[in-house]
Amino acid sequence: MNTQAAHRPSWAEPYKIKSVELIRMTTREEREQAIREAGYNTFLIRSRDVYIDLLTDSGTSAMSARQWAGLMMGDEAYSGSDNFYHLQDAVREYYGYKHLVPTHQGRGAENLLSQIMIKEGDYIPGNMYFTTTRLHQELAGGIFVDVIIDEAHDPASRHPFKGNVDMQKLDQLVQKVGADHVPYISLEGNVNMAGGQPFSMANLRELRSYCDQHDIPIMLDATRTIENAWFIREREEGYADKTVREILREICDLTDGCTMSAKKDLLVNIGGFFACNDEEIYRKAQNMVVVYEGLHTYGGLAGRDMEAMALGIEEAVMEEHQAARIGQVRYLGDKLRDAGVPIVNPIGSHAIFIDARKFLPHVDQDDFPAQSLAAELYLEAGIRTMERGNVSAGRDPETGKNRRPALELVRLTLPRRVYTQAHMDVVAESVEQVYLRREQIRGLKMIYEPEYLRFFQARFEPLT
Ligand code: P71
Repeated sequence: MNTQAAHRPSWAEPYKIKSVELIRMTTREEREQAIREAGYNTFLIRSRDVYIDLLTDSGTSAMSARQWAGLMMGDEAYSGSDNFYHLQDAVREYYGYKHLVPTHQGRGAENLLSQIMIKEGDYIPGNMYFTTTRLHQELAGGIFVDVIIDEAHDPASRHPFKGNVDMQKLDQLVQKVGADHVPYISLEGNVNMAGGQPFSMANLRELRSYCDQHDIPIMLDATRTIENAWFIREREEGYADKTVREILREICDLTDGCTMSAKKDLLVNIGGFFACNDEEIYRKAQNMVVVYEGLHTYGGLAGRDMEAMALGIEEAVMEEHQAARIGQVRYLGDKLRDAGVPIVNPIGSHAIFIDARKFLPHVDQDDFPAQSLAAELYLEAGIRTMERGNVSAGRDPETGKNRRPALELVRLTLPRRVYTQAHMDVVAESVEQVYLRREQIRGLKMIYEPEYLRFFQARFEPLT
């Protein structure tokens, strides 16, 4: 490997701290009031009331001094900004797609992709759903079908590539509905809802050859694909001596286009894009983006945001960056596992997922154990986490019932380059405290339920 960091056991950070942001510690009484006012929904807590914020790694990472300097290089022209061309060059070089359409964030790109490619009644297979991705597919008239391998739904399975597509499930769907009704396969790198689990290159190659036979494009959700590349290097035969950058390019070369939420891998606070190789799809995206986002050379972003994103791509593929990123997540995960806390295995790249069913076996899934556990972690120490279970999964559009997904998880998501090892120690200690008093924890009752993506704004009350 070409850097000092790549095969060293320590995951020490490849940066030093130039500027800090002060955070507030609260009393138990303050937290009780805050969570009550937030309707026991961590999305609705004010961030000033949070001590360690593990809600998400989306848009919460720390930019580097060179990215901040890049903001000053923003060319705020309505059209043809220099920063757009810089970003286009970076996407072509690192991801390899010919055409780029910037969007304000990931779901903006998902909207374009879904509206352009999906016809009413089409089926979209994917390696597990993501909330916004599936919703855009449904709004475009499509039906999402989960074709991830079964192991992905089992928190205890140690399969090294739980993000893999089950080729039999895919083939069954294609046989049943016909390839004409499958506009593309939606392939996510480092599958978020499965616990940040990668697909393998072997699986992607098999998928490519299947899709070639049936003339089905592969559209990548590239949001955390650089982290996926790291796992391929670490776990897949033949990749130990390749760079993350090379592996990323190999992945993209096996796909036809992507949607991207740049707020994750790419180390920016806002931004995203749609990219593809096909001329006609590009034309449509370029035309549609002016309706929803902005002109095709800025897509809802300022010039400075595109500059920070272009620079973020270069930093995200650095081996030492990923070593520290994934090392920190593992450090926290190992501590929790050693304390006997049930977590999803193997440990993924962006978060630790606590298995709330195992943590709170006495709470029925319709009383929202993961939501309740997230509220308890906040009460314990001001740590904000995110429910990824029955609330997030929503209701089945046909039966109207809660989906009761196999995975009922609380996500402790680590922003990149933000918290220290000592913060991780506090988090681990606090989770352990809650684990010790787990039998006293009750479920929640939903008292307000919004129609779309209910988890963001739903409100709850403790069950008595
Ligand atoms: C995360 C987020 C942000 C989020 C979104 C919805 C509910 C809760 C939190 C966003 C993703 C993602 C993947 C794989 C597309 C998006 C949408 N993740 N694909 O994990 O993880 O991107 O937020 O930029 O619109 O906290 P966007």
